[in-house]
Amino acid sequence: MNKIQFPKDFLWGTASSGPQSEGYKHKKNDSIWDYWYKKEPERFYNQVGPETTSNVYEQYAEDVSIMKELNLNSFRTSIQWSRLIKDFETGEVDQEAAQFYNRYIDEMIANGIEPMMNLFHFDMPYELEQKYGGFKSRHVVDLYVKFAEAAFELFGDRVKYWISFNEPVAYTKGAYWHNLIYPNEMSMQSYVQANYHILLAHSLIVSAYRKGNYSGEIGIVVDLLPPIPRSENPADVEAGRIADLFINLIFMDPCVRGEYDQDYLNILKKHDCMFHYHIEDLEAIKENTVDFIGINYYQPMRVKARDSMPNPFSPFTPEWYYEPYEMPNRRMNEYRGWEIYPKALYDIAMRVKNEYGNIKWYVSENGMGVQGEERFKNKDGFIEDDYRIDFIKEHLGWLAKAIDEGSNCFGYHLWTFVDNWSWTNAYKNRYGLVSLNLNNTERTIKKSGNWIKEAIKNNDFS
Ligand code: BGP
Repeated sequence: MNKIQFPKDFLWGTASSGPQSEGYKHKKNDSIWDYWYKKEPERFYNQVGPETTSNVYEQYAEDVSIMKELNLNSFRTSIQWSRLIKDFETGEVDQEAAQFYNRYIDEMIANGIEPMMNLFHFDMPYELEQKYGGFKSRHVVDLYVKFAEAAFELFGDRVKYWISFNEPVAYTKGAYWHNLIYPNEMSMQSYVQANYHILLAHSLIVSAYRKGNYSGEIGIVVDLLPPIPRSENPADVEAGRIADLFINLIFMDPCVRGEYDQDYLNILKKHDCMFHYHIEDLEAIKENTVDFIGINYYQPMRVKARDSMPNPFSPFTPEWYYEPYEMPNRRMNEYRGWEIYPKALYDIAMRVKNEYGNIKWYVSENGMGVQGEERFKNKDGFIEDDYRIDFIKEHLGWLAKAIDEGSNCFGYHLWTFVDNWSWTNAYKNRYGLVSLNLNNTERTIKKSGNWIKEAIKNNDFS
């Protein structure tokens, strides 16, 4: 294989999030995850909840030193709204939390790790969910702006990359469409409205960030699932187009171009599902497009036209127009059940280049989850994850090709650094370059960690 090389100042990092790694120490308010786990622990794999983490709150310095050892130069994590803010209505900051994030960020910078701070990783404060219905409420948009302003003020002198939301669609799909995230409401109207309010909140904080004259950049992270229709048959192509509108373009278009795709709005109107908005919001959305986009990519979205029409009396969902297509002989990650299709990373990169003005972007998540990874431990207790090394190499190969062809990608972030807690899947699938012993939170570098260390050092990923 030819030598695969990346630009000199490329950001080599990993990604995680506050709720999946910090643990409960000194955390005063609950997020929906903390509440939901107390209410329905049986919805979580092995009944393991969000208090069981790698304890980053106390062990962050150890992690940063391992990142440095592995030659990584960037890390994306999130500031928890329910940790940083003591009083959500006034935006009053919890000083203990502010000190923690200060220590954490300073430690990264002192060790040459660029902090990329995200402000929302599915972790709605429970109080705001219960009182107002989370992002269904416009009032919560205002409260989120207060939280973001507090974070900019506290850390904006040092953090150069800000992210407004991680995968907003994964969050709203889980909460209002697919019954995967609390409040498990099944309503397309709620899905559409919450997405709209998230977009508005995003635009308002981009505006606040720019007004504050900070010297960094601000963007959003989307899970751009490339829709691949079953065939070139017009019905399948149309199915792909609708899936693209509701899953991808719903954020990609307004965040980068400043407005929604008209077809999306037309479908909402046709099904009497339009969101409520104020006319001046549209101006805010138009004016506050992003500096960069983060794209999370795990697997493509294969779709086909529906075989049969849904019951016309059932409530509208975009799945009236498409359904998942399980292509025979697709290549699967047998340990996680997700498709492996590395070329999609090239397709995404070229799409950003050709359809979105070649905006600056980076891979904010990509990775391979493995159930029962313990079985790959050798006699010295060291995980030999050659499958993960192959996975990374293949994806990087396609990414390098796209960069070579002019796509404006400035970094690659693997999910994740140390194995972390993952929503209702808890520790079912391990993703880290470093393994976590759940009994004593001890970290052990996996084979993939040592591989990436050498690859970054030599700028050779073949
Ligand atoms: C992404 C989320 C991450 C993480 C990852 C792996 O969509 O942004 O937070 O959970 O998926 O997911 P899982 O553990 O379910 O395989």
